[in-house]
Amino acid sequence: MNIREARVIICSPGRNFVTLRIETESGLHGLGDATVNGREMAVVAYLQDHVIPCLLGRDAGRIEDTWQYLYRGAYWRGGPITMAAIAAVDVALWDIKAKAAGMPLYQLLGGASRERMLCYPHARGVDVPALLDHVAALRGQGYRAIRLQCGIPGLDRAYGTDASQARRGLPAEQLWDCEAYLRFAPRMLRTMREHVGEEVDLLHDVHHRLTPIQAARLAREVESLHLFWLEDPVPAENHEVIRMIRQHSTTPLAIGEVFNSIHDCRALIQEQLIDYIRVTPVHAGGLTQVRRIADLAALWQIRTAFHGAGDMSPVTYGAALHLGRALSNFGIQEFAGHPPEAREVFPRAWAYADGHLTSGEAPGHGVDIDEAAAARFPYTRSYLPVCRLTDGTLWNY
Ligand code: CS2
Ligand code: MG
Repeated sequence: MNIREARVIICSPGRNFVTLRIETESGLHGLGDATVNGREMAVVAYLQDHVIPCLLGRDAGRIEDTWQYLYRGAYWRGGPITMAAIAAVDVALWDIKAKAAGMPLYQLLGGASRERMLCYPHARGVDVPALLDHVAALRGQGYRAIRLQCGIPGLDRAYGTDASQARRGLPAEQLWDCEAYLRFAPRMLRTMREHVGEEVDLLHDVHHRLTPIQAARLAREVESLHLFWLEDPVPAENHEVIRMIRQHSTTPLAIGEVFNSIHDCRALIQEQLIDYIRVTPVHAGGLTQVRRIADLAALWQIRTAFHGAGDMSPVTYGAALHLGRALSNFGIQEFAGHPPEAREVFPRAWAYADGHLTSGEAPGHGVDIDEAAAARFPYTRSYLPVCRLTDGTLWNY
C-alpha cells in the first residue's frame, strides 16, 4: 500500500482551510487537515517543499514510523507549523488504514466507548439580553452545554462576540481592559446561571487575557456558579501561573488549544492543574500524538475537550469525533460549526443531533473533499485580530 501521490488543496469556503490528500497505488485516498489560522501558507510550503517528497513511495500503513520520521527526522522539533504538517499526514494515513480495513476509524482506535459525543456551541451577544436570546435559541436546538461570550460595556467587539474572527486585509485591532472585564464577567455569568438554572452546562473562554492573580480572582468569584469550565484564563506556556490559580479555586480549568506537543501538556496533567485538555488532532501532531496525550490525561482523570472552533476543518472534526468515540476519558467536543459553503466542499459522515455529535459509520474518518467545489472558493489571505490594552500596549488576543 505505497503512497503514489500527495497534494495540498487550499480553499476558502467561508474561511481558509488547508487539506492534504494522500493517495495509494491501490487507489485509496485519505485526507488530513493542516490549517493554522492566519498562517496557512507556511504549512502549505512546509508540506509541499519538505514533507511530500519524503512521502512518495512510502508504505501508507506505517503510521507510527512515518510520524517518527517526520518528527525526529526534521531535527527542529515541534511548533505549530511542523506539527500541523505532521498532523495532516498522520490523519490522512489513519483515514487510509481504516478505509483499507473497511472500518470506521473509531474501530481501529479501540472500538466505541459511547455512541454519541456531548458537544457545546458558542452563544454570543453584544450585551446580556442579546446573549440570553442566543442561549434560548441554542437550547431550542437541543444543546445542553453552551459557551457564553458577551460584549463588555465600554469595549468595542470583545472576543467571541463575532461569528468569524478572521479578517481579510491586515489584522484588525481590538481593545481590551482587564479590570472592565473583571467587573463585568462574574455578573454576566451569574445572570446567565440564574436564567438557565443548574441543568445547563455553562462554559466561558477568557482567551488568555488575564494576569495570574486576576485569573485566580475570577475563578474564585465564579466558583458558586458551577461552571463546566473556565478556559484559558492566562497564557499557559508558563505552568507556574496555573498552579497559582488552582490554589485559589475549584472552578474547573480547560487549557491546551494552542499546545502542539505532549510535553506542553505533561506538567499540567501530572500535577492535576487542569480538568480538560484542549489539544486537537490538527494542531497537536495528529491522532498518533493526541491519543497519547489523552491516555496520559486519563491517569489523572482529566478528560478531553478537543478544540473545535470554526477554523478546525470538517476533516479535523471527523478525526476528533472518531477518537472521542473510542476514548474512555472523552469529556466534551467544542462545536462552533461551519458556513454552508464548507459543508458543500467537505461532504461528511459526522452529524449533530440533540446536543451531541455522532461520528457516522463510513469507513475512515468519514470526511471527503469535493475538489470542484473547493476550486470555487480560492484562498484569500486573512488574519486573526490583535489585541491592545487601552493605553496601546499589545496584549494577548
Ligand atoms: C477559541 C478559538 O474556540 C475557542 O475556544 O479559543 O476561537 C480561537 O480563538 C481560534 O481557534 C483561533 O484561530
Ligand atoms: Mg478557546
